Amino acid sequence: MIVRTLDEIIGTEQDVRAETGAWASRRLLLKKDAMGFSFHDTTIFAGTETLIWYKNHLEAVYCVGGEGELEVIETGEIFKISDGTMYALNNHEKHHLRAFSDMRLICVFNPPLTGKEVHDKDGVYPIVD
Ligand code: 9YT
Repeated sequence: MIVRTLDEIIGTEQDVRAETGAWASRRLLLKKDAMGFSFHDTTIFAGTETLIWYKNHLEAVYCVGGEGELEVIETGEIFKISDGTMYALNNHEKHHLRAFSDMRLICVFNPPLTGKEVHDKDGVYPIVD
């Protein structure tokens, strides 16, 4: 059984900040926990735009606060995001994520992140074996 609180994660190495300052990711479960996925409480800061392309991962995201939008680069589709919206990047969609207010997102990654990943210039997280 694993029980953790956000307070225990904040300020540790499992509290990862984007180099751009656009987000903070509190990584509650990681690959080392052997659950088959990682589980994060992420804040996307108001007024930011982030290029994301998880070509090595699947991600599901559930918004529990704030407002923003996601633009799929290939199609130009725009999806509004607010409390209660879930999206799943089941086709590794490359996208822009924009926050109009601080957005709190609960994120699940498969395969699980190892802990330190931040986006490269294309918005990609590396795959770590
Ligand atoms: C929604 C999204 O992918 N935001 C970037 C951070 C990511 N959720 C993470 O590493 O926790």
